[in-house]
Amino acid sequence: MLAKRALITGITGQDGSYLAEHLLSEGYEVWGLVRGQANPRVSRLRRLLGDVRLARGDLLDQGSLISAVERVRPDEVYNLGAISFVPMSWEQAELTAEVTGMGVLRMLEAIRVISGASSTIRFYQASSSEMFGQVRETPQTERTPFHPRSPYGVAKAYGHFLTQNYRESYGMFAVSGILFNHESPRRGAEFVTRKVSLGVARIKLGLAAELRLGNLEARRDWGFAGDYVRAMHLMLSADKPEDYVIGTGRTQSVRELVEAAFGAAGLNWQDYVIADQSLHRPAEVDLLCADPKKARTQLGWEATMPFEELISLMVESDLRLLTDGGDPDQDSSWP
Ligand code: NAP
Ligand code: F7E
Repeated sequence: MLAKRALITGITGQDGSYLAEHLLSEGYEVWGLVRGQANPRVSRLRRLLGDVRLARGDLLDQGSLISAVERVRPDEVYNLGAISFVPMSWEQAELTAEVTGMGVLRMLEAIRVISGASSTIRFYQASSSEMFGQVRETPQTERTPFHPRSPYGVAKAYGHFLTQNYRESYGMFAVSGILFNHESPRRGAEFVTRKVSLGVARIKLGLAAELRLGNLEARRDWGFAGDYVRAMHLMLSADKPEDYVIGTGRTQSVRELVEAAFGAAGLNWQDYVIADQSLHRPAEVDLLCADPKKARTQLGWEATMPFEELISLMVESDLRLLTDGGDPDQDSSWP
């Protein structure tokens, strides 16, 4: 039997790498869409996953997506590509709308144009708990109304509704996973968990004396990225196309994250952390907490890694990385 073929946008990101690993282990032929003349993150991916094939393309460029779908002829498309760092979405709101929002339209159109109205290509959209924003209820479910608080959240809401609309308009197997924060040693250094794990490692090794952070009171539902990519695959393997909330069902504050991370290295966070008002956001999402019941009952999916274990894993990984002389900004040494 021929192997199933998957096309992943955003393959050079955190989730793209874990998803590629997972799909390869399931026997898929995995293709990644990569942009730019010489994307430096591709070499990292090559070292990690020699078996991934690459197609050039950009979510800003409709023709390139049509060509990629025509060339790869995928059974499944996972749209993970995005401007994903929330603060950047205020600085470059238009770019965020184009990549994170309109990019979804371009990818869906590429599928529709190449495979027609009766497309059998299954489509996964990386929706986000940021769409809940100023939450209307806790925990958040598939039925909780959206109130996004950043240009990123607004762009994701557009992509979410568009995916639903293509399902209803064209009968496409198009689904959204509403994923809550998920982290790993491969997380970008700008996100708070990795900023903290790297900060702790630098302090522990005598490479830094302090760590400046923004809002310590914000609460998030943090899980392990490796678990969350399994959920993406399960959604596209289901009998019916449906959207799912994916999270742990627990919530911690940034303050608790900091306490756990410094504690994992035997340090007291209060000796090193400086709360910096200039790092606060124009509009904050104060509290996120998933109700993943639908995913548990219909997909059999569950988060496996407790918060403290995840944070310890990240701190240990960054201690090893820096001890070995690795440079997290060069993306040179993914575990
Ligand atoms: P990430 O590490 O920031 O990766 C983003 C990816 O998007 C990178 O591979 C980047 O590729 C690609 N990209 C950026 N601009 C592009 C463009 N114009 N065309 C094509 N690709 C482009 O993000 P992640 O954490 O893996 O998240 C994956 C997806 O899930 C994102 O859509 C994110 O918004 C969403 N999400 C993430 C979380 C989370 O907690 N991680 C939660 C909910 C939803 P380059 O190498 O070319 O820059
Ligand atoms: O912030 C607070 C900050 O940048 C988490 C993306 O993957 O998850 C991610 O978005 C919280 C916020 O992630 C710092 O104010 C305090 O309340 O790690 P973050 P995020 O904004 O929740 C969602 C689900 C996505 O979809 C996104 O793509 O931490 N915080 N001090 C800080 N955050 C950062 N980055 N840096 C600080 O110094």
